[in-house]
Amino acid sequence: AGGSRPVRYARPTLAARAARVLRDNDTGAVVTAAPRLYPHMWSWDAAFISIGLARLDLPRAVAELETLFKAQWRNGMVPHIVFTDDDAYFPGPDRWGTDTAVDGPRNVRTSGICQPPVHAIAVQRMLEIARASSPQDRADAERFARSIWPALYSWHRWLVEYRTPGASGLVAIVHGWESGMDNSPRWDVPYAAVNPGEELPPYVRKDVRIIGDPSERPTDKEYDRYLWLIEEMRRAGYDQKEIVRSSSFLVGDVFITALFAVSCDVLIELGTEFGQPASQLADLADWAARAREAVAASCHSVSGMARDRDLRANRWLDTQTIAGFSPLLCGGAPDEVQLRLLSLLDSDRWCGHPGLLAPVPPSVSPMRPGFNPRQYWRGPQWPVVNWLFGWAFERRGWHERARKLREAGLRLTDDGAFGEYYEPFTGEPLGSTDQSWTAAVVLDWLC
Ligand code: 9YW
Repeated sequence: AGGSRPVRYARPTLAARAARVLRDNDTGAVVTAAPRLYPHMWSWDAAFISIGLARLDLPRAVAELETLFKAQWRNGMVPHIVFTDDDAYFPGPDRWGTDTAVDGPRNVRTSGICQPPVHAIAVQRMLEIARASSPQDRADAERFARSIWPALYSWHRWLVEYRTPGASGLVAIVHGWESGMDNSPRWDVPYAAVNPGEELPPYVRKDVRIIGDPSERPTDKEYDRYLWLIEEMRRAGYDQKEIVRSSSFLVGDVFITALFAVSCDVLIELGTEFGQPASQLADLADWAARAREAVAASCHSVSGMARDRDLRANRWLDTQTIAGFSPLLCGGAPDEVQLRLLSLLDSDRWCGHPGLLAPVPPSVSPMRPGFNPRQYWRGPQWPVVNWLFGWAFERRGWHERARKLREAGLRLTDDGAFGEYYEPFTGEPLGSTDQSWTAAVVLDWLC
């Protein structure tokens, strides 16, 4: 293992390199998600990036999230991409065609879908970092946490109002991109029911020109479906009610639901501290409780793993992936289920697999048929996902577990390449290198 990794940086050098990645990817207006592959701002990337930036330059971190929230739609949605005027990424703003959407933002071009709600977590983390840094940072971060709170609340409210249809209580996605785990096998069954129509306008992918080995990226067939769903939304004029009613993909996402529950808790903590309206705090408590119940109710009776739900076909999706561990992020499942999940996570099916370079949970179990160690969300390890579990474990008081995940994350990333994702056995960085959110979580682990 690790044969392709001659270099291991010592921690101070690794930190300096991570800082440099964030600075180099800063256009002045945004820190792009990756230098060539992703020359725009992505929603959940921006949250992690702000945590990293808070270590370097608190006002810059604040500006990053302010830029994202300036692009918030009038109905409350935080869009998954805020476009810069670079045109190296496809699909760009013309293909999304959101300019005429009734609820769209003015003066900025965005995509028409969302990504996981981790922004409250980022704001709280920035606040913690600023408080340990200087009185000035502290004052700036507190002012920011107070001023961004209503926007965070309306983002969460949007997820409840528009995206929690039906009885499962799971937060629903209308595109695999919303999950942040684009081509995860989680979505194979619901995507099989998405039939791109003849009217799908032709397109040329740009990602595969940038990433030398196309087998590290989703396939063309997957892209046809991704583009078809955009076509459907565009035709619906980005009317959310209509999209949820009629799009060919509607899935309750258990990972998002768990993140939503814990983000609501965090927003309550921030809102209590900064004197936000009691009625809104009560809403958040209610939403968190319902989301937690939904996560717990999704757990498989034998494996304990949490499941997504296909809301079009009305059935559970049993595919086991990293998302199955969602109850560990938010709690709320019976103790016996959580213990089962923790021992599964430690087992040779996941982090304890003897072949792994570092015990970071892979996106899919290496023992699962169809596991592909090089392809995107179908096997590789993603440092940000590791950060989320580590953060949640720390919050839940599982300090030793959190420490182990942090150490494992650093072992995986100490080659200093800041890969987008990693081959779990060799530790080869895959996809983009100098990926901003990878640099950001490494910085947070190191400080
Ligand atoms: C794409 C930016 C984004 C992440 C997603 C990840 C990938 C974009 O990159 O999607 O075009 O494939 O799947 O989670 O936010 O880093």
